[in-house]
Parts: sequence; C-alpha cells; structure tokens
Amino acid sequence: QLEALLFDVDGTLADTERDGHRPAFNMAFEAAGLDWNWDEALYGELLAVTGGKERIKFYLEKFNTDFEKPADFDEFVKGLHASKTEFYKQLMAEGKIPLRPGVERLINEARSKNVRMAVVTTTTPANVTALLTNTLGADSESWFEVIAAGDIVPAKKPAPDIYFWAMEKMNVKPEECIAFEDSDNGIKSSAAANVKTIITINEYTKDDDFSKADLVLDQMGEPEEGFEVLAGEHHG
Ligand code: XBP
Ligand code: MG
Repeated sequence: QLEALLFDVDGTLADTERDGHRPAFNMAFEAAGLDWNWDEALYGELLAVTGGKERIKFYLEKFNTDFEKPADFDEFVKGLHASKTEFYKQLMAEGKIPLRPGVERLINEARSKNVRMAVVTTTTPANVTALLTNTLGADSESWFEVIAAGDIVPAKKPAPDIYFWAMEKMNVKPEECIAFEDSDNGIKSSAAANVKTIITINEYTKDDDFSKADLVLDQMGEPEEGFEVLAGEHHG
C-alpha cells in the first residue's frame, strides 16, 4: 500500500546545482574577498560531498590545500555558507530555476489522491522554502507533511539517516513509500533506508551507478515530452 512520496530536492525537483547553488557559492566567495571560483567541471567533482559546509571543507582539503585556514575555521565556514544561502535565496526569488518537467503534475496528482508527501534533502531548509514558494506558490510548503532538511541529522546523504528521520516523523514504513532521487549519494541514502526509488537523471548524475534504483528515467514528464525509460520497467 502506497502511503507517501519522499522527494529529494536538488537535481530532482529542479536543476538547482549548476545554476543555483554553484553561482551562489561563488557570489559568497567574492563577497568575502576570496579568489575561489567553482566552475561547472570542478563543481561536478565537489558534488561527491553533500551539504554546503561539508562541500567547502572538502574543496579546501582536496582542491585548495594552500589556503591558510583561520583559527576559527568552523565559524568561518558557517559564515561563508550563511552568505551563500542568502545569495541562493535571491537567485530563487528571481525565478530563474523552474521545476523539472512533470514534477508539478506529479505533486498535484499526489495531492488530489491524498498521497502523503515529504521532502528529504541535505540542503538548508531556507533553500527548500525558496524553491517551493517561488515555483509552486506561497502555501506549497504546507503540502509536505515533513520537511527533512539540512543539519537535522548529522550524517547527511549517502547515509540513510535523513530518510529514517522523515519516515519516523510520518509514522510510515519504508515499503509504504517511494523516493525520488537524482544522484549517487541520493540512491545510496534511500536504498540503505530500504525505500523503493525512482531516479531522474541530470547532466551531473547521468553516469552515476543506479543499479539499486527501481526505475531510472531521464525526466518525469509525459511521453509526449520525450519521456524515456533508461532502466527498469515502465507500467502503462
Ligand atoms: C543537495 C546537496 C546540497 C546542496 C547545497 O543534496 O548536496 O549540499 O548542493 O545545499 P540533495 P546547502 O539533492 O539531497 O538535496 O549549501 O544548503 O547545504
Ligand atoms: Mg539530489
């Protein structure tokens, strides 16, 4: 019995990484007087680590080892990341990042059939609010019973913790849910939580390993829109 749809955000609901998060990070770096610049290729490598603060630290460990860390390094990263969130919200308010094809239809159908919904993401809660309100409307956050996001659990995806947290809040079992994800870290997280997962790939994730997915699609749009089943079965 299907009870709930569990939605990842970045890459799944919208293509937020390349034109949303990435430029917002760069704007925050510039505002802080840092000469760091994350181009699209580098950002693809940085996506190996989820969470913005974690990603900044990963960048310094792996790609910018010459940078002299300030004594209050954690606070420094926190501040930089808070600034990035402000820039990200601005970008969302400009409305340049639309939902991916089929997402709005799916959400509306779930609502009309009283299928419960939740957001399960590693991104900052304010980013979820910004995306939803600027695409689906001011009250759309309330359509989601639970918004599991950001630092709610310390171990972010690929750990299953955020899925377990959301399902516990909703009092649902994994077998009563379907997860929607777009990435390697996403499927690792949902699969480890034993939730059946539908993947919609994107430019950054198209070569990821989705062997644990139940269905791999290029998008959630209707067949007329160029719908293509890449793996798994498509019923009707
Ligand atoms: C997205 C992420 C996040 C965002 C940045 O994961 O990995 O880190 O890139 O968001 P998901 P913050 O697809 O699971 O949502 O800077 O707010 O952490
Ligand atoms: Mg994602």
